[in-house]
Amino acid sequence: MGLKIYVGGQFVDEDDARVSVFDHGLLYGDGVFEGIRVYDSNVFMLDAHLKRLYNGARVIRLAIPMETGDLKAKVCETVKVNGITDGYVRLVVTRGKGDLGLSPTKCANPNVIIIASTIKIYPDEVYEQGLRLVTVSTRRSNPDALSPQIKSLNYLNHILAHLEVLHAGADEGLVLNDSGYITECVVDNFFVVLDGAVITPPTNTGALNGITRMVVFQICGELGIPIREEQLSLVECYTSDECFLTGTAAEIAPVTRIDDRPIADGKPGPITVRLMKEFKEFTRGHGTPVT
Ligand code: PXG
Repeated sequence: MGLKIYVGGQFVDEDDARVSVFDHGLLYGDGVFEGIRVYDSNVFMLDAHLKRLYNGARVIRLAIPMETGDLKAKVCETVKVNGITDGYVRLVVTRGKGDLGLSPTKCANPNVIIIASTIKIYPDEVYEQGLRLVTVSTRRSNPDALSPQIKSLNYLNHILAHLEVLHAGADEGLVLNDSGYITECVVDNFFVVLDGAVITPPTNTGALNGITRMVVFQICGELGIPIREEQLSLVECYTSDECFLTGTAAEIAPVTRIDDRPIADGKPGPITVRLMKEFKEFTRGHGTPVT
């Protein structure tokens, strides 16, 4: 049986789930989205995801036609009606139907879409052996041109970068900013461990303020592991003690090779392994129950 999708204010079968060809989400990538995990019938970090969604919408002056509480309840309902206990929610708000002009002023009804399904992006071995990254030539959009804090429906910058990852036969990519410093991975945040401290690039130089990234800060704080934001060069990554990446889909994943250079001994490092274990614990206590 197919999925039940929430679109246009109701649940419909996935084959009947449609948006207009005049929706500016399609015509211009005008809209915002979130990818959210469900663990054991609890929607993980739902409040933080909704906060980021509403903030992005505020920046692009998109009025989400639902109160936060109602949207929260609808996300949970979508998970429930699809019988998902462990899975992934894609929450999308498009500008809605307009005309062929760019202006959103003609788009009277923004469209809320909720899809609840399952996800597995890497096989289990990858979490034991570590991911291989390649530095891509596509630079992250300058924050002055498009803030990385808006999780917008325009992901072409990321898709161009991902094409390079595919071409290189790697698992993920390292994306630099205009100054040549690391911003993040293509669709994940990036961290190194150096002399016992966890370091990640600051969000104002090109990284998304990832929810999993925030969780890593919280876990490190609770465990007393030093963690800070700092600009990182490629050389600092190559010579670090450990590397890992974070994202809703990837969770915490060790990185053991960058541009064909093994990181330290080429195996997942002890702090990374500890954080992976602590993250699993954390997912159990920080969700919104779907019932
Ligand atoms: N940076 C970017 C650019 C992202 O799109 C993250 C970091 C991680 O953020 P969270 O909040 O998830 O910890 C993302 C995540 C995928 C996929 O297939 C992931 C994202 C978007 C689209 C697809 O893994 N976003």
